[in-house]
Amino acid sequence: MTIRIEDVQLREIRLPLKEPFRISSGVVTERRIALLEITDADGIMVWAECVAGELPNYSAETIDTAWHAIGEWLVPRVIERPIESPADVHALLEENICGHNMAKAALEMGIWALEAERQGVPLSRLLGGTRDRVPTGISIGIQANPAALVTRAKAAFDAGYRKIKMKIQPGADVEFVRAVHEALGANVHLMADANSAYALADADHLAKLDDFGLIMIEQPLNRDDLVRHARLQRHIWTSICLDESITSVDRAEDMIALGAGRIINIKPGRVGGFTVSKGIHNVAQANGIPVWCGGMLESGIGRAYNVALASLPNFSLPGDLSPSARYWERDVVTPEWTMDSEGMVHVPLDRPGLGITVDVDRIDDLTVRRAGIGQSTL
Ligand code: OSB
Ligand code: MG
Repeated sequence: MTIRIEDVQLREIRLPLKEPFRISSGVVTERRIALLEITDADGIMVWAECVAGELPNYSAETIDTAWHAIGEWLVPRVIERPIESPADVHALLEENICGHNMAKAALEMGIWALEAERQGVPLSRLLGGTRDRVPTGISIGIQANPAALVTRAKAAFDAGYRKIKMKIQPGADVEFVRAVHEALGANVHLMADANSAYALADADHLAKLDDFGLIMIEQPLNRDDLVRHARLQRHIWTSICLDESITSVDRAEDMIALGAGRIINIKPGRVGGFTVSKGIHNVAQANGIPVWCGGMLESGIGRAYNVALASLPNFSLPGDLSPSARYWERDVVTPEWTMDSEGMVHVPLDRPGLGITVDVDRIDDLTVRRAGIGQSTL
């Protein structure tokens, strides 16, 4: 049945992190998150989340550019327009609108969730998900010294995480990873994420990480450096996983063709939503490339989308899908997201749609601005 979007409300909430999260390009202490309330002609409403950050350090987008793109260009594209399938929305949003993938994704993914509600099926199953539990990894920010990182990594191991990712940068890399490797050894999958902090000239230095049996090193070089990543991959033993570089199905194909990496981190926000995520998942699967679901310090709303995606069959490595309590004193969904004793997050399959209960009072308390397009008035 045709979908008709009648109203989209936007709000910004501010959610303080329990502790600052530092990556090579910046630090976040409070998440500024744009949330969407998307309502169709039958009065069915879904919540969606835009993962853009406050500053353009991870990608060119920010919450403020996304706010503008969603309100000015993207919502007007879909409002009151008959949509046959959520699979059509990405193309609709791409036409003569370059970039703004996170803004596009928030709307596109929301329409997938809306369709799941309409069909009465869990979002996971509408997307082609097959798993009912997904292994969870933690992403640990850059720490002041190796001992502090070891303390955090041990705590994560004891909590049951199935993968421990350490953020690295020049000056906080080989000795930090060595310390964690010595403390936890072969007990758990370890990996490092550089968020583009290195240059090809650092290849010999990065090769020192080969001693630690990491399951991968994520995004060592710049986003546009597919050719240089291919050179680096020939120089080091550790598998390269690309995050920032993979923004489309074509880029995933290029990575594979060039040998620029052996693993892909899929963040649906980064690639413009679920249709492209599924496309990358399928191309990777056909080429024997494992994928896993990355995170952007999402609230419990964004987490529901990521968990649904991560239930697809080729998401064969643990995702950055930490429980709510790893980030927040209190999340915006009830119950909060948790992980079982085996380090698995459960895919909500007992209810249609996102399978979460949004705590609207909490969101009202956290809201700092609102805007809306469509039927309802504020
Ligand atoms: O590179 O994966 C990344 C957070 C913000 C920006 C970039 C990244 C991250 C994370 C967070 O690693 C993972 C999570 O949400 O737990
Ligand atoms: Mg990353």
